[in-house]
Amino acid sequence: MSMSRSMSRHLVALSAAVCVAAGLAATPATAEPASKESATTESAAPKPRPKTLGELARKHHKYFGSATDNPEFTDAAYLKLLGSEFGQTTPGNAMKWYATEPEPGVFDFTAADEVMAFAKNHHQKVRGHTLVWHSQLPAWLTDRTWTAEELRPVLKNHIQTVARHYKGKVIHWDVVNEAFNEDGTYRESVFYKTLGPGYIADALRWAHEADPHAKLYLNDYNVDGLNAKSDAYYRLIKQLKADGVPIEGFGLQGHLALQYGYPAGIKENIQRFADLGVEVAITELDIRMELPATPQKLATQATWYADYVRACLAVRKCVGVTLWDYTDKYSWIPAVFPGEGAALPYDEDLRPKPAYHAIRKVLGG
Ligand code: 9MR
Repeated sequence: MSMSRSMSRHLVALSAAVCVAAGLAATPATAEPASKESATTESAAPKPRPKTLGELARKHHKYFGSATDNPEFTDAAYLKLLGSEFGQTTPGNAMKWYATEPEPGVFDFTAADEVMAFAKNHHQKVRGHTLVWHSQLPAWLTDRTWTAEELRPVLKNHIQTVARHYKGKVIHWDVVNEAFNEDGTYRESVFYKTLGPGYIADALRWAHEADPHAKLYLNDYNVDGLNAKSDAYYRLIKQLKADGVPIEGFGLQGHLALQYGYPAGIKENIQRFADLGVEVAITELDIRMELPATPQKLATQATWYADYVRACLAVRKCVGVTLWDYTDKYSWIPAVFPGEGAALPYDEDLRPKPAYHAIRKVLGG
């Protein structure tokens, strides 16, 4: 990711409210148009219900999921698809530090519990996202300086209180999110600057104490293929495992953009982490494009989705794929990358796009 892309993401990223507002301002959902079958005669044999993406993925012993966010919970048509088509969900914002510990030592699980309840009602697995991240931190944490002695117990308490609240209920935790820069050096987050690189091993150990059953992940963007950043994770995870630190997974976010090309070596990259002894998850997949979307761009996007899903299917330890929400109606992209969008397999009216059909096909549907 170029400097400007990463900067623009994280400048705007600070404001979850931006995307939330964008989501609320979107036009109401329209139901998928009635299929031609509904007009046929009564004697026609009923067609079996097509398998959902979640069901198709399960045949490969993987999940297929979508992130979601609380403002979307007023949209019945959206929820119907979220609950039926997907076997897994990730709260897009509700488990982040600003939401779960808005004041020092004061925890609020209202938003995240709402997502958990939806997932439970729809028999969906949940990925916990995220315990330690440089972004979307509460002001009380960012508006002052910290000594290591002060920050350590605050970090430990945050991780353990949140992980304990969801103990036994999430399959994974993204324990540390986006720890590296593009060149493979450590990101100078408040945690790194105050506590040094050891904060990652500490965070993993503390999370494991609080929820020994959740698989603990590191997660990042631009680590889909073979590059300096994914190399840095490879070295770190190798070291963490050698040191007996509870690291069990690596998350490839998968925020791709047509204009930057398809990353080289995705399958090889997934395989090398699997060979290290950790599982891999595709955690935030979306594939954006410069607008307007044309049939040609949508066709290329469909090929990329299919190729990425195929790469996961090819490696046993790749456990599943999560879209970073499933519809263009609620994508974070337009608010953060103006002029870009159309990144998801369903359009703004919740109609499946070529990408949806391509994914189905790869999954054997
Ligand atoms: O989808 C999230 C969006 O609603 C927020 O405004 C944004 C703030 O950075 O975070 C989005 O999710 C991010 C995820 O937590 C980590 N990887 C990058 C995602 C897109 O920024």
